[in-house]
Amino acid sequence: MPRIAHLDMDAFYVSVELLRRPELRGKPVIVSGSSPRAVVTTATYEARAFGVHSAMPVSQARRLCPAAITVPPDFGAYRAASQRVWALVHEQIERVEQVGLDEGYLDLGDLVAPKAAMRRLVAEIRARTGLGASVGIGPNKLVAKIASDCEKPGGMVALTREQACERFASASPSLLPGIGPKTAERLASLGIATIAQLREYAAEGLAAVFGERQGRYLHHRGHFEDTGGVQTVRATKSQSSETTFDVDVGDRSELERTLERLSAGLCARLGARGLRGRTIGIKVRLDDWTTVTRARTLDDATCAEETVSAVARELLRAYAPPRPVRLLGVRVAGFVDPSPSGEARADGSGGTAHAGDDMQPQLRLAV
Ligand code: TTP
Ligand code: MG
Repeated sequence: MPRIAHLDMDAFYVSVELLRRPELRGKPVIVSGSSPRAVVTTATYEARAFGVHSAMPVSQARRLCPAAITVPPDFGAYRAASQRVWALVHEQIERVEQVGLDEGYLDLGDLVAPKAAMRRLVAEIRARTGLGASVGIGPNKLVAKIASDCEKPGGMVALTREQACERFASASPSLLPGIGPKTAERLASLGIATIAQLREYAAEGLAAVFGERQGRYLHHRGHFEDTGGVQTVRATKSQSSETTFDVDVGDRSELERTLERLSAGLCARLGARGLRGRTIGIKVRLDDWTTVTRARTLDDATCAEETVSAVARELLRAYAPPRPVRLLGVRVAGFVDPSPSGEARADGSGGTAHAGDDMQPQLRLAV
C-alpha cells in the first residue's frame, strides 16, 4: 500500500519567472547568470526539447538552442514562491519533509485515496500559485522520488516496489539517487549496466567490491528498497559559502581576501540563526577540477568572523594550492547548540527546517 509521496515542482525557477513574464510562455527560456562560466539552472520544457538541461554551460545551451531567451536568477522570488507552495502542502498534509526549495516528501499515512488527494493538492497549488508540480507515490521515498520524475511535467504516478522494479528494469543504475557517475562506472565494470542486472547481482559480490555497507546499500537500491521515513525535523549539520571565480586565481592574497569575504557572509548567517560550530573547513577546486577539503576542529564553538577567517586562511596556507584555483569555499560544522531559535522544531509539531535551503541556489549555481 503506497504511503509516501514525493512532490517536485516542474521547471521551478523558470516557471516562477513565467508568472511575471507571461509573454515568454511556450518559448525556450533558460534561467542563468551572466558570468562567462554561468551554467543553466533550469530551462523550460520547450528549451529542453533542444537538449538543454540544468548544469549545462550557457555557451553550450546557446549553441543547442540559439533562440533561447535568458533570464537572470532571482532567488528571492523563488524562495517566496517556494514558501507559498509549501504552506499549501502543510495545510493538507501533516507530516512533510521539505528537501529543497522545490521538492519534498509527504507522509500520506493511511489516506484512503492517496492519488485523488494528491491530484487535489496539485490542482490547489496550480490555482493558488500558478505553478505546476509532479507527484510520485510509493511505499517508500525511493520509489516515490523516481515516480515523480518519470512523467514530468504534470506527472502523477503511483507505483508499488515491484512495479518500480519492472518499469525501470532496463534503466541505468545511475537513475537511482545515491548512485552517481563514479559508482555507475564501477558497476559497469562488473557488467552491471541496468537496474535489473544490479538486482540480480549477488549481494556478497557487491560487498566484496564496494565493502559491506555500500554493497548492501546498492543491493537495496536495486530492489527499490528504502527504509528511511519522512523526517519532519532536519537538523542543521553544517553551513557553507562558496564561490567560483570567473577566471582561475593563482594569487594567494586574492584567495585570502576571498576567504575573508566568504567567512564574513557565512558568520553573519550563522549568527542570525544562533549557530556556533567547532569545525571549520575549506574547499578548494583547482583548475583541473581536483577538489580538496581541509578542516580543523577547535576546542570551542564559534561563529566569530575573525576566528573562522583566520582558521580558513591557515588551512589554505597549509595546503598551498599547487595550481590556479577555480572554486573556493568555507564551511562551519559541528554545531554545539543546534538552532535553539532556528527553524528546526524539535517538538515534532510538523515544522520543517530548511537548513541550507537559502544556500542551495548559490551552491548549485556555483558549479
Ligand atoms: P529540479 O527539480 O531538479 O529541476 P526543475 O524543477 O527546474 O525541473 P523539473 O523538476 O521539472 O525537471 O531543480 C529545482 C530547481 O533547482 C531548478 O528550477 C533550478 C535549481 N537547480 C539549479 O540551480 N541547478 C541544478 O543543477 C539543478 C538540477 C537545479
Ligand atoms: Mg523540480
